[in-house]
Amino acid sequence: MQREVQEKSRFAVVAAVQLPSVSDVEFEASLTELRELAKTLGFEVVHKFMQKRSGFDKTAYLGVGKREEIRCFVNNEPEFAELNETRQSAADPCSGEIDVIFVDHEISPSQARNLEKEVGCQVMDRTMVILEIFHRNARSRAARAQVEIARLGYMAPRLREAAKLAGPQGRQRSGLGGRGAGESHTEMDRRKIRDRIAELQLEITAMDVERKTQRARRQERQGLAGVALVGYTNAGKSTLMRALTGSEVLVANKLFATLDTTVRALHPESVPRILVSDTVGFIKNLPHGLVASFKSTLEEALDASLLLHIIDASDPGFERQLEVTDDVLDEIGAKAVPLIRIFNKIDHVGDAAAQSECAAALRAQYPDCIVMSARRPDDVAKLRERIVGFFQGNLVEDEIFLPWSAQQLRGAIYASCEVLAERADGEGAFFRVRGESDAVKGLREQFSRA
Ligand SMILES: Nc1nc2c(ncn2[C@@H]2O[C@H](COP(=O)(O)OP(=O)(O)OP(=O)(O)O)[C@@H](O)[C@H]2O)c(=O)[nH]1
Ligand SMILES: [Mg+2]
Repeated sequence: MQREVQEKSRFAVVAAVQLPSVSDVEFEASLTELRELAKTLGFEVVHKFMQKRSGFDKTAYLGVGKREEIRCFVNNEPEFAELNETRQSAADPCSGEIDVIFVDHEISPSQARNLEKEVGCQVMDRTMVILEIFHRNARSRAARAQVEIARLGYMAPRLREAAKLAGPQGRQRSGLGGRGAGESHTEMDRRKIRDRIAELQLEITAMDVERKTQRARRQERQGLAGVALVGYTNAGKSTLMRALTGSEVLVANKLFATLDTTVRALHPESVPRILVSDTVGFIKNLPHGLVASFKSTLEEALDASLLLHIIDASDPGFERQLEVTDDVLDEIGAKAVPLIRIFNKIDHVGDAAAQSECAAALRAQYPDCIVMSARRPDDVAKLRERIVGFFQGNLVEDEIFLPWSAQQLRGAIYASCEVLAERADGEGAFFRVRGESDAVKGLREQFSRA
């Protein structure tokens, strides 16, 4: 089993196999992303090891020669002395120890263990890194439970592997501590994991019911105009959320800063009132356990009437990132929701000439997209107009009657519709309104019961 990452760990190397189907650009982008993931966990990556192979080595992921090269580097052998000097302080010669090798694929438990043994330091594969970041960033009860399920799912086969290795001597005859006769430690751990997963699943189902009720109430109160910001991690979703709603959601230049969905109203307010939700970011090879666990969180996206797919236009790998997001949206069944592609961070693409060239190319390739910077208030204002325009395009005009006996419901009309005119007679008031057809229908039904 791979050890827990310790806080003191600071230096790391990344290692990856380039398969024939992967282009150089894609491979480099993936390694850069792995470095970012490592940085998010607090590591400084001091070297990278790459190898072209037709497949992964069955025993230890990398080939024998590459493993030996890494071992020499980690163990500070003479041919790497010069490179290693940069990461060692004279005061503490151990300060530059390599604590972790980050591997850019999900590898099997036995590959990880063999590699670890051979090179002499901890190995973390891409899945484990992402799970660890999610674990550290999870704040709410729901996010913590979702991450724990995914982590346990990752651990379970690794325990099976450990049990296989332990063999018959791993079995113990004692029935103490809740262990059945002949049940090994690992078997007990596996049973505990299964029970814990079942327990967490029940907890999540209960939270789901609560969330759905809250959401239904919110929709009833505020109409149905919902926008969800979706996209690759670090694309700028939370920054846009702040800019569009004036809220103080967390913005950080690290991966997976946001794990919980936050919902805020568009500010300044519009008619209809539009709710914006910020969601968890996606990444290449998002561990399957996480997609499943975060499905309920991502369902917020399914509920939205409009998706804003945020893409970091300044990232050289943005096309791949865009595809990954499209795939995840497809996987959660959100393909049918109207979507606007937003190419963000255009201010970060070279000089003014490079920016306008890039913007023109993007507009030609993705008609109807928006190219902008979340840091430019004018761009944010234009985006706001586009969002409001989308919802106003769906609006209907109608007249609603409210009897005098139910005047306490006037607020509901103003909350979800624009009131164009109001007149009254002996029975009650008539409102000429403009609003989403579902919202107007909802009001009618509500008032007919009043
Ligand atoms: N230059 C530039 N930087 C931006 C822009 N938008 C966001 N950023 C920066 O990009 C980094 C990531 O922004 P976030 O808003 O946290 O990204 P996110 O999509 O919410 O990321 P996750 O929550 O990790 O999925 C932060 O350092 C932001 O300041 C932009 O338009 N231009
Ligand atoms: Mg965020």
